[in-house]
Amino acid sequence: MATAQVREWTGLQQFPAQTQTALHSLLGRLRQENMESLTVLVLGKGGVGKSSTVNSMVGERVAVVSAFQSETLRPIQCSRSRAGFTLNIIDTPGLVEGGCVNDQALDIIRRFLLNKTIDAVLYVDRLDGYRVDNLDKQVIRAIARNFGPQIWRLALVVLTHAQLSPPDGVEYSDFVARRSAALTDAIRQEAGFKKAEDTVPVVLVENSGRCNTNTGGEKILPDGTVWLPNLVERIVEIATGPAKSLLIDKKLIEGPNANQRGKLWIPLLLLFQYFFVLKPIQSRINRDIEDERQNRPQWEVRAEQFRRTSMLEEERADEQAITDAFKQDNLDDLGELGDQFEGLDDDDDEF
Ligand SMILES: Nc1nc2c(ncn2[C@@H]2O[C@H](COP(=O)(O)OP(=O)(O)OP(=O)(O)O)[C@@H](O)[C@H]2O)c(=O)[nH]1
Ligand SMILES: [Mg+2]
Repeated sequence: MATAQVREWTGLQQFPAQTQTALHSLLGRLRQENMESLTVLVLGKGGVGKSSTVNSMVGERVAVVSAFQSETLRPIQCSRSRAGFTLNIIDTPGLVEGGCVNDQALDIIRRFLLNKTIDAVLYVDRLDGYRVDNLDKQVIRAIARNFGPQIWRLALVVLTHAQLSPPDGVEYSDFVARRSAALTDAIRQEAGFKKAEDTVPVVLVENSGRCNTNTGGEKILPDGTVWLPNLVERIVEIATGPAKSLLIDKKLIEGPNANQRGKLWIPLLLLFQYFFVLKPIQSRINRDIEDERQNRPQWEVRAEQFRRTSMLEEERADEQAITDAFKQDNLDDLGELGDQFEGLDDDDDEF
């Protein structure tokens, strides 16, 4: 697959001055960690705002945004460089199709990611979703199954549509806390996180052009947070955190070789079968035969012996009869031969 073209990150200059300063200092933090590039994978169900979030982060229209179902299943990679640092963002198609996990989309994403190293994953969903249902859990599980559960260690939950007024008079912070907990609990459960401190951070995003701004022109949330630098800061924390970046290699994509899987168990299974199934059955049968033999009544044993002896005698008599008949035949043949010789002598006398 062709490597994505790296372009100068011109979109960075479109951000308000304070956002630019914040982003520059975050990129500086990555360089201090000797990281010259950062690759962010964006995943989530359809229409939740993945492409919009990519565009918001880059400050350019790099991904197609549509209010309706997108027609393409092709992931795209956008690569932008600034002062020797490269930011790669991979936007992907929605993971749900017709109410089910879209395995075809997952397959295409896996192949697109072959030989790429992922530093952080944005799992995008909407803040104004009120439930985490079975389908959400299936999507979370499908991601773990396709890329390994460790991918969730690199994840950040991104909740879009964050400029909302919660229903039923619920406080904004309470609403955010409850929605976040519902999603992160599901992720912890489906990704098999064991320790209480293992959790997935959550950030809020408002991609709409109608998002409120502060006096510096930076987009802010209802609680006053300047969300773009906040989002990038969380991404940098993940990329420089304890979880190792994930290389999507052939083994991860194709899974363990089905032919090799379990091959080592075959001799052990055979041994188990021999000692614990065949042997016991064999000795049981032998025991039954022995028991039967010992418990037979005397008359039956005698009858059996008698039957065997008579059969033997019959066989001998037959053999004798065959031998006698054979001898008799030979004698008859010899007699005929003698007569012929005599006839021959008579003829000779005539010459
Ligand atoms: N108000 C608001 N609208 C948003 C936000 N994010 C996305 N949208 C809108 O939601 C719709 C879908 O957004 P996309 O960015 O295309 O969503 P997607 O997840 O990339 O969709 P697929 O590629 O089809 O899976 C578009 O109409 C966006 O304008 C947001 O934060 N706030
Ligand atoms: Mg999209």
